[in-house]
Amino acid sequence: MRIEGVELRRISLPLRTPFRTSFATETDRDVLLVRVVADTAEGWGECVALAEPLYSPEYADGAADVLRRFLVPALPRTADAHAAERAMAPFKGHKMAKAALETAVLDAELRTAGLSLAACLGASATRVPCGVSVGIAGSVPELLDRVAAHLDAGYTRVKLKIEPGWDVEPVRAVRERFGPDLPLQVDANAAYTLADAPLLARLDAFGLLLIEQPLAADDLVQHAALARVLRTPLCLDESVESAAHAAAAISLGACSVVNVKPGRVGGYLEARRVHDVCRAHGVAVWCGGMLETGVGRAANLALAALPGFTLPGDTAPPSQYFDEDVTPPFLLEDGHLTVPTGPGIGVAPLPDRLDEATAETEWLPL
Ligand code: OSB
Ligand code: MG
Repeated sequence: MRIEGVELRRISLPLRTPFRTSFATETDRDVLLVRVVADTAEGWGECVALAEPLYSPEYADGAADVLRRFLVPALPRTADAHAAERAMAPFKGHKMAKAALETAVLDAELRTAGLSLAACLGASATRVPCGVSVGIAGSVPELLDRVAAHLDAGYTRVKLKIEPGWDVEPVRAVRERFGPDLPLQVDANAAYTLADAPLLARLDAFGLLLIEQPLAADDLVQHAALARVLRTPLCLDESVESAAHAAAAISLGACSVVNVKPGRVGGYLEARRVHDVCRAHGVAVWCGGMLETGVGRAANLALAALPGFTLPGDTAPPSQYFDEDVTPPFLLEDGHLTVPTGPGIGVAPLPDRLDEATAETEWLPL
């Protein structure tokens, strides 16, 4: 496949309701889409970096800069996704920028071959159960209303964002209102320290599926110490940027579950390796989300269909977050989404919707 050039496209989608985490309150999703134009097909990738470097060091403008300055110029003119991955490897970090470009190349390659991403990755499931991530609310009654609406919509598990001051009480309230059978988990986005272990141990009373990333991204040793005092399974998100990190975390005893986000680990090829390492060790994985548009969500569904993804992911349809997405809508049926079967990621942006949402485009010839 001969690559002619790469388009960087910045789009902005207002969120239906602000999404509050321990690190930010998102009101708009400022997304960088990457389109690879090859002789045989076009391919799309979504960069999941947020507008500000608050979840991880990457941010959308920085991702655009490293793509323009280093990653796109490093692409060989004749490339597939593996060649793109190798060409970008010398540049340190910038996993989300790399993932977007690699995914766009992979999408074009698979469209050329007429193969779906799910088939390429070795996925088995045709539909995947869908969890929902619930931001920090203004009050407990407001949180209970939101969770009730999500359960009415059919979601199969609920994840509550927590932070110091919004942890034991909201979890207790959700458990009391919705009962012991609700699959429930929490995500702290690194908001605690090991000194909070006694507080976090109070969550053990609520039968959570897991606690996600309680401590800082580079606190692997501290996560291992915390895991030894919690009964709740410990899951890592921010700490795992590669299959090698997953292997290190597992051998340290720092986690018994891993949230796999393709953007965070540099793409779907590495996400597959994270899955493989975890599966070989009996460590459960699930597919995380970054408030993606349909472009990113479609690809995540293919990943979530791999056999090691034994827990519901943050794979809510984009309509959960946006009134209008850039792709055709995804339908939540009985709490599940169908894994796309079309070539590549299986969806493409609708030209009119894309133009409406676009703030800026830039063409980088190869
Ligand atoms: O930590 O999982 C996270 C969104 C933005 C940044 C980080 C996270 C999240 C989510 C999103 O929880 C969930 C989703 O995309 O559905
Ligand atoms: Mg998380």
